[in-house]
Amino acid sequence: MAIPPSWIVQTGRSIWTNIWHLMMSQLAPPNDRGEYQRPQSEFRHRIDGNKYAAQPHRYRLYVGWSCPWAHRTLVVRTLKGLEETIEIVLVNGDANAGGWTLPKSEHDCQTLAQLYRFATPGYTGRSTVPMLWDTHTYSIVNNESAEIIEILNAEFNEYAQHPELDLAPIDLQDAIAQWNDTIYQTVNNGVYRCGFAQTQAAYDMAHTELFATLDRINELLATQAYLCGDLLTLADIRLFTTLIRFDLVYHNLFKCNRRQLRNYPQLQAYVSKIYQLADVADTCNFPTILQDYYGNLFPLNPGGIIPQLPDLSYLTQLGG
Ligand SMILES: N[C@@H](CCC(=O)N[C@@H](CS)C(=O)NCC(=O)O)C(=O)O
Repeated sequence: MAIPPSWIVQTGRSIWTNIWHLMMSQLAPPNDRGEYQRPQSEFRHRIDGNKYAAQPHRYRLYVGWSCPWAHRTLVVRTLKGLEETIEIVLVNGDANAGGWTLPKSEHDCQTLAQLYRFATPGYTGRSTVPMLWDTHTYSIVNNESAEIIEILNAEFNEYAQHPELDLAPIDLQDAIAQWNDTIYQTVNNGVYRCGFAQTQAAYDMAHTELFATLDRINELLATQAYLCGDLLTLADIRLFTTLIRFDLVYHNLFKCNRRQLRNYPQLQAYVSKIYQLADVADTCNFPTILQDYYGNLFPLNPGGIIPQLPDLSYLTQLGG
């Protein structure tokens, strides 16, 4: 195998490493140990009956197919039967400009970032999905998926096709909160802490914590159907949208490589069971997930090659 002369390798490595750190710091701000720190979401209003009342056709949910955080909201919207009540706007990942573009211009805005600034002049934070938008006041209600799914679960029951489905029953709320903490830190954000780590130590720690949690949940699911027992809860939805991307994206692109989902029989059956609920399968767009992660996270995949879809037949063959 012919390798380039050492001066080319050294020069290329030094230039590329510097640019890589620069781009990574924009994409995923690290702390001084090189660990990824996810910024807090800034819009945290609730549907409280005051400024924001629960009304059909009033709110819109901006989502991107690839985003696991947005995917949570799509799954809850589907399970509750809120398709008629809350419209979705599918935004597209823009590989060159970064960020999301709108499918059609609104208020003279072509991008989600412009819409954020239209609603909140001077806004300089991240323009993320999911984002719950109020069409009456042209304002952002909430852009934190953990809270949007609570809102969808509880606040629109009057209009939901499945008001009887409660994904956060009162007696399970402590258990749900505990799982949410563990899963957010080690799994949902844990895969990003692996993929966006800028030092070896940061990556090693995130990787160890991630697989410790997956091992633990795989064992637990041998004796119960869901995280909190027999009932599907919001904690499961939060876990599901990360796990369904695991073999597709995180295992390779984010170096979450100790095991694949296929090496965890219980986790695999669990993902497949949730995938087969109601119309959850329609919320999973695998080609776009691959395209956005591999095509848009340029510093992690500078060659831009998009992998082929792996075999996902387990999703319909297991669980059920
Ligand atoms: N904590 C937020 C995170 C949302 C988030 O990071 N979304 C990503 C897509 S997966 C995004 O829109 N990023 C655009 C950006 O940071 O500019 C939530 O759970 O809602």
